[in-house]
Amino acid sequence: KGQKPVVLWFTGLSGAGKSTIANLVEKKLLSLNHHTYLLDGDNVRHGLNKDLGFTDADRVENIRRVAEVSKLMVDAGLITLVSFISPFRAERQMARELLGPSEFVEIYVSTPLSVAEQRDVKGLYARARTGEIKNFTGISSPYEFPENPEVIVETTETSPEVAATQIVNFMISNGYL
Ligand code: GGZ
Repeated sequence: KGQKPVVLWFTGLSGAGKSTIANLVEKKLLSLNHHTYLLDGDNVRHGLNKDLGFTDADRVENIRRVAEVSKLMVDAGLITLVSFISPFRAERQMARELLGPSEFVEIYVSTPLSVAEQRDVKGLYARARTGEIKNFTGISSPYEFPENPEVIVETTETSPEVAATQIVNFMISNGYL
């Protein structure tokens, strides 16, 4: 069994489906006996980054720390899944350069704002529209879509299961698995 440590960097709007798809990819990798770790808001923003909110400066610092931690995890030999909005091109580029070209795979979880807002699973878009939540991505804070991601998954017409399979197939075709 061969495994090439790599960061799978998921980017997309709140509610796009990043975490759902990343969790499915991780499940598939574990069932193939690969060693993985998933970094997301739940295990990073509540701990290491609990001093950070959602201003531009805090998001930049959030992503900087996540990129550094993901590098440590790749050094430890793990396939590292990173699931954050990561709205700014400059910070995703910083992560790409930190990891190196063959250890950074950018995955754009592409969902139109209108679709994410209609889903509004957690009711956050509604609260952003009223102004109760400030600096909300897509409403009152920018999202800069990736121009050259390694993988694009479209979530309006593709199920999370099919999206996860698409990502695993990319990894096989490109020698990561
Ligand atoms: C965007 C926010 C905000 C604001 C709270 N803007 O759908 P969720 O709930 O579970 O995922 C969102 C998560 C985004 O955190 P990230 O660390 O991924 O963002 S970034 O990469 O930009 O640093 C959302 C919730 O936190 N949330 N307030 N204002 N999302």
